[in-house]
Amino acid sequence: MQTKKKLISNRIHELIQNTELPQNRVIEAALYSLATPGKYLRPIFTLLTAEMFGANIEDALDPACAIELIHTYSLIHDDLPAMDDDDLRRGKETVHIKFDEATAILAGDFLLTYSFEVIANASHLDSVKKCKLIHTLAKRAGAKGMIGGQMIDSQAAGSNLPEPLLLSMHELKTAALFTAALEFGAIVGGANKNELQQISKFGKDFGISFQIIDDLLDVSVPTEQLGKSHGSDEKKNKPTSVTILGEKRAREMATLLNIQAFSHLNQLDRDTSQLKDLVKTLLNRRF
Ligand code: GRG
Repeated sequence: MQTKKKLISNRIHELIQNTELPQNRVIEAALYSLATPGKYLRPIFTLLTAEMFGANIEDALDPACAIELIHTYSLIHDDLPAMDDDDLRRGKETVHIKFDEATAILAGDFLLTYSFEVIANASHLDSVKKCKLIHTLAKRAGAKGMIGGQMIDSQAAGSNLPEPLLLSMHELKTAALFTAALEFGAIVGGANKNELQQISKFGKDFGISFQIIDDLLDVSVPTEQLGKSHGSDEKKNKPTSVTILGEKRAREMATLLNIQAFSHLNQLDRDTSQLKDLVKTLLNRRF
């Protein structure tokens, strides 16, 4: 895992470098955000899935980095005053606090658009695979994916979401990008239609469970360990897995979803052990 993280980090920093351009501030802000990496889960999922389908890791590296760039953009925008209005991310000031709001918006926009350029430029992939990746990312990160989930989230403050809508929000806001990351690995590895479908179902169930655990951590882990403000959902009066399901049911549901997620992997005639091991560790994570 450490080797994969190093590969991802090195490649991201090759892809984004400071320049002498007058507009370099936007690149600086993006680099500031990328300088304290998170867990790199999404790109790691891409690499593991690609390997599982027999691809070379080098072929999957740029698509994996593109997913991390989208994730980073989503965090920068999520922290903005108009969204979650957070001051702390990964233990340091959020981009709009360190720089300013306009720069944070532009840094997010830059990472979003640049991720598509990274895929288009990926030297190891043919154009059919690149088109599939671009289509997948646009769909999963768009209005019927991550942005759609964020819209539900933004409208939900102060309300009591029905359980199915809460789960749809998790599916769109969080699971969609994990699904894209996994689908990326499957596309690069040349998975067939049925294999791709099982991977997508796995991404959906795992991704919802990941968000449920994230909601549980928000109320149970202190700020220093979390790297972001403890209890921030509660302060904003946001409906979460904890407020809607209660802590006990939320944890049970996360466990059940992971079991369901594994059942999709079991349909594949592949060595799924690395994916399963990673998912098992995430169920008990503390940040
Ligand atoms: C277009 C203005 C505009 C905003 C878009 C789409 C969006 C803002 C935000 C996405 C929503 C979001 C941040 C969902 C939360 C998903 C989640 C649990 C993030 C944390 O993921 P980790 O734990 O983070 O993998 P690290 O720090 O490890 O990378």
